[in-house]
Amino acid sequence: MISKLRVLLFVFAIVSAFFLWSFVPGLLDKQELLVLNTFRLQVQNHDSKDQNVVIVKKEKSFHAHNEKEVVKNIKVDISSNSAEEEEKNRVKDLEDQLRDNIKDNKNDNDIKTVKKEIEKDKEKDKTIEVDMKEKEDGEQEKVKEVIKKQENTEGPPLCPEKGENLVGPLFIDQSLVKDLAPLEQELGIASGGNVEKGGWYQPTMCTPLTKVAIIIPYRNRFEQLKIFLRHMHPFLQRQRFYYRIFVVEQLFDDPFNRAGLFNIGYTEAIKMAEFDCFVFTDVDLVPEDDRNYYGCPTSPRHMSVAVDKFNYKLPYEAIFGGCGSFKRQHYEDINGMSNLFWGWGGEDDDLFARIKKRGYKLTRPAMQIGRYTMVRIHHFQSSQADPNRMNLLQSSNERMEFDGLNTLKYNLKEIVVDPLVTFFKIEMKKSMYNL
Ligand code: BGN
Repeated sequence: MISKLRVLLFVFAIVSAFFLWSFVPGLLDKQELLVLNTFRLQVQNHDSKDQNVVIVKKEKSFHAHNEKEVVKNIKVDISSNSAEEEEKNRVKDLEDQLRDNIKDNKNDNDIKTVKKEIEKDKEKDKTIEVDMKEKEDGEQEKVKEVIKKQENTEGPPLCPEKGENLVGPLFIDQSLVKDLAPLEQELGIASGGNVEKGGWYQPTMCTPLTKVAIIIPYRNRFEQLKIFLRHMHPFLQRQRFYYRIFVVEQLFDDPFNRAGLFNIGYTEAIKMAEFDCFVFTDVDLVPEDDRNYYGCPTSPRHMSVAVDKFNYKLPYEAIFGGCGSFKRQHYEDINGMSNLFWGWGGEDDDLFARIKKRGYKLTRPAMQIGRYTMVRIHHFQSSQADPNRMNLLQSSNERMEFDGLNTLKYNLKEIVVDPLVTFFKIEMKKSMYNL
């Protein structure tokens, strides 16, 4: 009898512990505080002149046990024509709630430090933008022309420069996509999704301001590619422009030529549509925040400034690895990238030298927005480092004139138009280049 009572008491204790746990606010670490404060800053800094009101929707009352939960439970929406006052109240409500959560776990000094970090970061981003020496070459005129034309037609209005239903920090699903068919069904136009065959999309409710080609150099990373596509299609659609995803696959056994593949992607993509903006990205880099703009606002732009692999820090100031974007005329102006880096490393440093030589300055998103997860799943051995890279980097400036788009050699073996992506399967060999 007594032992039965003990068992019952034990079960009762376990159940109540679970029940109580769901009401206890979790411990927020510095990073989570940063996320929360980012929301708050975004709210404080929104520009009401543009009639853009930041709405923070509280989906349900929640207790944050970790960052994922915070992100899951808050939705940040940017939309126009909302009743500003009402939204401000809602935002205030949420802020109070967040403050309560934070207060329970952290003291004011911690919050102040994090706030300072964010302010510093924002300042940095701004300085780069202001310093940027724009070489627009009539680009602004072209945009004005599009706007004017639009004003005189009865088509849908122009898309906003920044997507109106951005989420902010995102959950990164790194689970394997075992079977591609359900994903194609979910996203593909044939079964009610938005992605057209070949991996492209254009907004229908508004006229896009830009056409973006997303270019991925590729070999033997199919699991990573599927994870990339699952994440990127919805991400890119929220940014409200025309885009198409191209994978440039290097066939055969020569060392991987990342920069050469970008050049090929560029060359083949412009045969397909009038792209004015190019995003060059590795297949294993998935952005953690959709406020990280994948267009070309003030290109050249380096987007992957805070990668988990590097502890969300820039490894060195002149890095241009990972993910970056260029306006078409800027990419032409630097003669694209070098074709001579075979194997890992150096090609991005060479690219940086070209940008500098032509007098462009890099722009970058703020550190808390340009955050990336590097997908490690099915990451087979990386390419061997290119032993010649140090030598090549000695001559970056001179080589720019005769090593790049104007000396690109390859054989296009096949174009595969899949439901979610277009493949260029190519042959590019060291023996084609005897510089
Ligand atoms: C650098 C590589 C880059 C790479 C970054 C980050 C070189 C050139 C000789 C110093 N540069 O060292 O290509 O993107 O690391 O991994 O190897």
